[in-house]
Amino acid sequence: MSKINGAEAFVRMLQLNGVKHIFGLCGDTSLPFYDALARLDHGMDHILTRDERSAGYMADAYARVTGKVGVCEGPSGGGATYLLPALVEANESSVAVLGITSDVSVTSRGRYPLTELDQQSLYAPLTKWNTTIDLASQIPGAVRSAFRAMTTGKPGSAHICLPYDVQKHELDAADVWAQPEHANFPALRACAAQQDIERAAEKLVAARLPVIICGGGIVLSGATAALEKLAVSLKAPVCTTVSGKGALADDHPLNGGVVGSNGGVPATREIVKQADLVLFIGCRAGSTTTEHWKYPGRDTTILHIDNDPMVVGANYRTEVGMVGDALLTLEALNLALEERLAGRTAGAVDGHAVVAKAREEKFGAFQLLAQSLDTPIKPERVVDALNRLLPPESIVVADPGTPCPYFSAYFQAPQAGRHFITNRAHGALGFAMAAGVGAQIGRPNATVVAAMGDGSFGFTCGEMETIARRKIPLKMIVFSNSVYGWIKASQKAGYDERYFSVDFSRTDHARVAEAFGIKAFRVQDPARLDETIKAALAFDGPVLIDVISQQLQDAAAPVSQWMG
Ligand SMILES: Cc1ncc(C[n+]2csc(CCOP(=O)(O)OP(=O)(O)O)c2C)c(N)n1
Repeated sequence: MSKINGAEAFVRMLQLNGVKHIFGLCGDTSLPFYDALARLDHGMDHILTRDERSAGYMADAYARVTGKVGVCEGPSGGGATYLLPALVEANESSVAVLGITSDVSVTSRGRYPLTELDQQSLYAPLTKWNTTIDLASQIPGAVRSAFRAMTTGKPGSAHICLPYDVQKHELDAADVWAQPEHANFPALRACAAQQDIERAAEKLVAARLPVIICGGGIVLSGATAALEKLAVSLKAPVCTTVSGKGALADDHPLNGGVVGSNGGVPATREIVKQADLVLFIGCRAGSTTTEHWKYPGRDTTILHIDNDPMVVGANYRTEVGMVGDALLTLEALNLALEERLAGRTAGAVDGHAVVAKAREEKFGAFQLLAQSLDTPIKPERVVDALNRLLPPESIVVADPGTPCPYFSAYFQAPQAGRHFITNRAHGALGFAMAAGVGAQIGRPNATVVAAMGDGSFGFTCGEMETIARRKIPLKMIVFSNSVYGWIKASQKAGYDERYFSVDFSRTDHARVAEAFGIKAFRVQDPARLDETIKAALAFDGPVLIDVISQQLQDAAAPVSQWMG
């Protein structure tokens, strides 16, 4: 019986599960794991980060662009607490991310060893699956369970706590094997029940104006073509949540854009208001998307497809709930519709006209602001420039604050699929720079833009050392407005402009980037924005553009609670 130590077994289990990249940061309790990574020939690249939070966000965005499980790791105690934000974000965004924390030895538990922390309890409410390994022989089974949990049903994050001594103990090498289908998510898909699909098809052909509202589930399950087929056959407008952006190409004549309180505008709200039937797909119908359950209204017929049964019917009385994978269920729904389309109600409205009207209104107002030569530079001008200058195969990663609503509402990716990433579960500041790195590593040929607020930049700027060291050709844009603008705008809208503790001083972000060895530009004159972005895109390496921007409370941000 050939033997292998726990750390070696763990490395082999990751390799056998198709892992190619690990994002993480070293620590004392991780030494045997690092030693196994150093000694074994496994074909995995370890990306050393400067903060475990970044490692987690890199793994998250990597998973979103590749459909593979993202892997991050950090050491016991402080490392375990810092890895946590990304695992909770991924879990609630249905993204498969494995967090590995090393831990004090099993034999030192309770004896006040440095860094001791109940890591399993810490992660328990925040991950889909979570364990502490006590014996080396448990390693293969634990890793297999983690990959099964992350990739099946509603995907999510998992955490494995790996004590120091367990990494050095031996186990039987024959136990080290993996189920290959769990390298990607969603795995082992299931389709909704045929009778529910038939009932939904009946409702759809009877509707006057069915509107489809998609969450992140369409892009996650690779159902963009099936969705387009459904929308086209019904001439139904498709709207999305912020996370659902990419369900349909942004310039598709049936794409009504993002709806809801972050990225939605009155014109897009109008599409939902006109619907007599709403089909939610891969979407929780939460407070942001529905503007606190106002749109759609209570009298709208609701159909819902989601692979999480708890989501269906949670917020709306639902006429037909379909629990299943979005791709398989949409394919079955398209088939069920084919034979019924001829009998479609005579009063059906062509959604093309509804979408065209909303787009004209929304983008008409946007273009006026985008062409403004006022200073400080308006966020509309930055988004418009990127819409014109980015190559089709691009990904924008947006932080909270100015970037999220602006890019949600106005960024126009010409293809369906994952071209936009933002952390909508918790919206923690300091996401985009690290997530941009993960997206760039996952999709090396894409142009990846990290759009940051200056508040977010302050959380994460140390990661520019990683970007420079690894020569990640990320294009970074900082909306420099020296304020926590989102909060200041909310103080303006809801608290009679009683501004309190939201302003901070301006940082010269370009000089900070230069100190890390990163090429940087500062742009103050709106007329020079295009040439600066072109130069940044042409540069073969990481670049940062510091844009001196309008403060959010002075801007016409697409945020419904501020627009009335
Ligand atoms: C970790 C974390 N702390 C606090 C918040 C609350 N918050 C949401 S938006 C925002 C302000 C963002 O400021 P900045 O990044 O400068 O962007 P701006 O809104 O000015 O464009 C804050 C503090 C948060 N989302 N995340």
